[in-house]
Amino acid sequence: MRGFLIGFAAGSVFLVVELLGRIVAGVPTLPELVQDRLVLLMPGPIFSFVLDHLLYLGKPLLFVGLLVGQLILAGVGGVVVDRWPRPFVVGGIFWLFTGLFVLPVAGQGVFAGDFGVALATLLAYLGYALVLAFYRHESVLDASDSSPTKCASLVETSTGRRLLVGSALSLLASAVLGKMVIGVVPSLPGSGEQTGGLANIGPQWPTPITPVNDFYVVSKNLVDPQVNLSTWRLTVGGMVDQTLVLTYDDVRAMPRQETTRTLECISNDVGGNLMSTGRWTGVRLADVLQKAGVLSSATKLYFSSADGYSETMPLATAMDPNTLLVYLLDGEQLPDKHGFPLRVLNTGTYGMKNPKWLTGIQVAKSAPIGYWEGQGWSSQAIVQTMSRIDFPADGSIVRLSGVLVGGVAFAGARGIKQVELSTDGGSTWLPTTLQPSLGLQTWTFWSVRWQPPRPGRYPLVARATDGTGQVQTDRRAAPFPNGATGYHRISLQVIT
Ligand SMILES: Nc1nc2c(c(=O)[nH]1)N[C@H]1C(S)=C(S)[C@@H](COP(=O)(O)O)O[C@H]1N2
Ligand SMILES: [Mo]
Repeated sequence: MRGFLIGFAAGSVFLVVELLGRIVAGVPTLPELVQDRLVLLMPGPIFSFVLDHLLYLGKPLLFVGLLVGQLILAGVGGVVVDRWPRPFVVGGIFWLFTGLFVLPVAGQGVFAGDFGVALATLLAYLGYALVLAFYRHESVLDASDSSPTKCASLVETSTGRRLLVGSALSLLASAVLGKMVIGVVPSLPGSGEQTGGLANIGPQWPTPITPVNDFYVVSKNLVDPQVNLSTWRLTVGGMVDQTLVLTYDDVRAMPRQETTRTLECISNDVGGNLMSTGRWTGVRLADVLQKAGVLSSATKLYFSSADGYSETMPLATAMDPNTLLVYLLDGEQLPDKHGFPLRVLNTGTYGMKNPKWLTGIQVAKSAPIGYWEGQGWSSQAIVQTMSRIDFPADGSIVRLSGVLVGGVAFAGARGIKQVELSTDGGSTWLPTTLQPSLGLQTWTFWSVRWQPPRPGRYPLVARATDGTGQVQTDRRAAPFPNGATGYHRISLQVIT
């Protein structure tokens, strides 16, 4: 136990050094370096569940969990040193094991192939070993001057107290630094008194154009890239007449396009709100490709991003004048978390087909599959027709005098033709009124005033018809792998 506590205390110093390296020099921490592989090892449905239910908690939790995991391993190191008093050898073995084994297995290469990582881990393990050595030394002294009370608990010795104070302080420091690394954890979108929960937007429609700060965020990264404009370039290569290397200014100088468009994550479950709408400004992807001159035998594009994300797109989609590379969201510079400085704005597809932090476009005949496709997600990722009841909130008690029921519907590039509401669980359907939508590929708001025939409990169900006349399927499917299908249902209690 004593060895473990000493190791734990030394481990908290390790964390401080590691997190300081992250903040001061931008050196990625060990949890960040291994998390990518952990996410990849997570089966698609589980990751989808985490996204859906723990989106704004999941990643900070994973990060904190991995930090705590390091502390526990550090404690085990302390137990070893308690038996075998060679703190620097133990620290050194840990260091080598991390760099030569853990990081390569996590797909990062020896010491993540990075001098900063090698140095930061060396310093962190050095701090760890120093603390171990210090307490080793102290507790040997303690043991000799407190010989009459040999069985005094660790906490009663001066070493023990110092150990407690020291680890409390460094844990506190780690918490503060860790929080700085994670950034401000965004609050649940749409949460608040009148809503209460991810799937529960009521009692109103969402804002037609989502305020930028409420725009849903999904990325594979624990810590997203921060791109420096002075070094950022967009490279267009592969099967082109001439490889293009564009600066941010080059992109901004090209003819501008603006569109209002809804993005929805393929992980959005029925009734969920991993979807938002923005006013996007950028350039046509076709214009960029035309500058480079695409060879006639090319058939697809392969996108790469600053975070190692990748995606593919059929050349025909790339040539669609609605397919853009965007640099503004709602008239402002694209925020970091939405892909600054440039991202793809695809048409008719789920969010995953809209790479953020774009750095490269490779024109090709064949290409490796994209990041999420590699995890078993749909490769086309065409938006499924969805509809959602936003108000009244599920479980509401309403009056017999009548109630306004409404929500949103979305079918990507197919658009929405009609939304119907059933108040008998799906046997009969009432037409609803659609609000004019802000664009051809944005969500549509629907509502209908409903007069209940008598008091009681009513199951409400919504279904949409897309622009091609296809009625939304009632077959219930989980988000993985093709996007959720099935009807959103709520229940209302009607009183007199
Ligand atoms: N580079 C990069 N682009 C990415 C991702 C990512 O992890 N890395 N995630 C994708 C997914 S799954 C979605 S749903 C959208 C989310 O875009 P948003 O965060 O701007 O809403 O970005 C997509 N583009
Ligand atoms: Mo997504």
